[in-house]
Amino acid sequence: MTEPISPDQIRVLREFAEHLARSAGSLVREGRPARVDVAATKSSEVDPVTAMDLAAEAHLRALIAEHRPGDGILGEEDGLTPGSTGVTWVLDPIDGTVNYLYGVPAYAISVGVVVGEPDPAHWTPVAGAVHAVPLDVTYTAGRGQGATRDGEPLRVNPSRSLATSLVGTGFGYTVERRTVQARVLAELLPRVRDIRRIGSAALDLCRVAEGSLDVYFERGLNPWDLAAGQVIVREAGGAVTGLRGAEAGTAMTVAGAAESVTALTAILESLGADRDA
Ligand code: LIP
Repeated sequence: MTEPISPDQIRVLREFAEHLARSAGSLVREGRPARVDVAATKSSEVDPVTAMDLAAEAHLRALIAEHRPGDGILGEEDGLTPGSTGVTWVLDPIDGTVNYLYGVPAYAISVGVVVGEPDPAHWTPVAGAVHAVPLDVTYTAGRGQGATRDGEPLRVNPSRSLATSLVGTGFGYTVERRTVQARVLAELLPRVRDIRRIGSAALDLCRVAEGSLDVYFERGLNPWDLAAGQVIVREAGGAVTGLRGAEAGTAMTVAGAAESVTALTAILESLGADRDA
């Protein structure tokens, strides 16, 4: 898609993203076995993939192929299927897989919609939906069209001092990265109200949008963790950035009210939080 995308097109994409997220959410909720087994691991032995991750992504891909032929797909499990329309669906079939594995009720289906090249450095996020599976709650947003949770408008909390802020974060799967993240956390913890590690970036971003977190940061997010949630935060009046003037992405993602993001970003930069050594 090279011509500017219209508000009507954004509305249609948002509505289908919601349908996709809810449909895959029903599959995951109703199909969860009593005992979930690891089908494979990825970046480390504690970075699991379950049969349901694979089944949920296959389900999403089949619906997109049926209803949006020609659109591209970038999924956590099966990678990039280039399209011809300029629209790409960015899928995390279960965000919070470790929580799903252990039965911790904090995992989500994340469906982001981007236009332009299927490259996070060049694409434009325009819509997204995050379905919190155990709660059966769905967050959605469209660029210029606001953000909602089950249809109710969302707004980030007003900026407040970091010392009174509830801060969300997450950690990587390798020893090297976790060693640096532990150092950063130790420096940050005395300077904030408290920390929450929910275990799903998509849900962390939705909690910022709804005000149940003041600000969130994490190093190591993949495009599918971020694609939907960043639209939801921005449409709820928040900022989503990286460090040192960069866009949000794998190096670092910081989300919240603008002044809170600025204050946290300054500390993270001083701590070298966007480096692994
Ligand atoms: C998860 C992220 C989370 C991060 C976890 C994991 P996954 O994604 O959403 O923020 O801290 O380590 O990467 O792997 O469950 O799709």
